[in-house]
Amino acid sequence: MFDRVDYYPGDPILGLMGEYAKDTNPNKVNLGVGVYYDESGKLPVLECVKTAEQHIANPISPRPYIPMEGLPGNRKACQELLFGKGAKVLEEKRVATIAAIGGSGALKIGAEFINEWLPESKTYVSDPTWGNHISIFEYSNVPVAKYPYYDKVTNSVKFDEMLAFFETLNKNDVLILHPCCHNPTGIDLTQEQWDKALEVIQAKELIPFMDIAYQGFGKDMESDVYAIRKAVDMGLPLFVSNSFSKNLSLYGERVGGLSVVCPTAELAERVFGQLQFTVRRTYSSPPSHGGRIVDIVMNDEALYDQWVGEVYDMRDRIKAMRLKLKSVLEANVPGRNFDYLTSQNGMFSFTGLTPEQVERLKTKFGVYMVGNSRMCVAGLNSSNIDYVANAMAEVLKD
Ligand code: KET
Repeated sequence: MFDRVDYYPGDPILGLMGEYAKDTNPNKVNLGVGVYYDESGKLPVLECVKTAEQHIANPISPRPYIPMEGLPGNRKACQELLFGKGAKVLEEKRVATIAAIGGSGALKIGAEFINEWLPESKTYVSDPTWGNHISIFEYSNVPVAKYPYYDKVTNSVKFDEMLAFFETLNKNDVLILHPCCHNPTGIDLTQEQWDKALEVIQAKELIPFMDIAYQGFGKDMESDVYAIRKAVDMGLPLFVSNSFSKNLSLYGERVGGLSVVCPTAELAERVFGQLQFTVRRTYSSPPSHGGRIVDIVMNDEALYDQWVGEVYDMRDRIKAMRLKLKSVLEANVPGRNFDYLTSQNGMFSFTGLTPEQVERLKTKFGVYMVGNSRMCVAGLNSSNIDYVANAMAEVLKD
């Protein structure tokens, strides 16, 4: 019976992590997966997280099942971060929020909800997008198609084309949007563009599903959620999946959340119940450890402020690496424009290298990027940046 099982070729991002781990090249550099490494090339444990861990360990407490929707303090943290402390929509109890198993888990529960309660809806993702958006929705039986987004010639958003495309969609179709730090391109909409896009979304009665995995890595905590808060102000129905993997450096703890903004408190309660039921039949309830860290850090003013500072330090180090890489490449590859390195936001840069060039970087230099030419700038540091720049210059000259 197992003969019918297909071979899995591996994930284009996570598979790269395995290849990198096996590579014996002493100069190897991991610019594949969206993970922040510090100046010494290590995965950081944030200071605010260390303090939270100490709270959790003193005393070591029992581990009961937690509610299907996660810990109350974790859910509150998601809501306040996304919608603002004291936001009217929260006071009106119009947001159904569950803690989820990472941003991926939030997307999965959201996709299951859409499949069940919006069966006629089609979901649209940006061209290109994070590949797992497509897999998660398609394998939840939600049809997925692409909307125009990235213009590689101008390294900007095909904004007019995108809006014209939105105009052709049907009521209740779902749009997966990246409020900040677009993955994989690093090209975001401006606030004016968000205003215009959301107007079209409202006029056509489309449903925005905003996936925010990099809050704080773009401009700042507030600006990065501009689109979310604007959609709420406009009274739009809205799904938001958020991840704490990157901004708390808690990748393996799998912490995130799903929030659904509804027109009334009564509807939010019904939606909340269905989210609970979806969780129950999928994995019953989330693990508690990461949720406790989120709760402790976000609900303590001093720890929260410390956290924001730590996120901004990560953001600023990435920006410094962008500048440095740009200047080294400009010196080494005259005549080629590297402005994209500093105009793109967040962890990722779309380098425009061909698949062959990406492959050569890997095999000849041990420099790992995703096949679509996405580089995780957060993997650069002052010890490896010249090596990477020279390697890129080499493959670009061939
Ligand atoms: N949304 C986006 C846009 C995203 O980039 C990621 C992770 C997630 C959701 C998932 O978040 P998590 O909390 O880890 O479940 N992206 C990086 C890692 C990955 O591919 O899984 C990446 O693009 O490298």
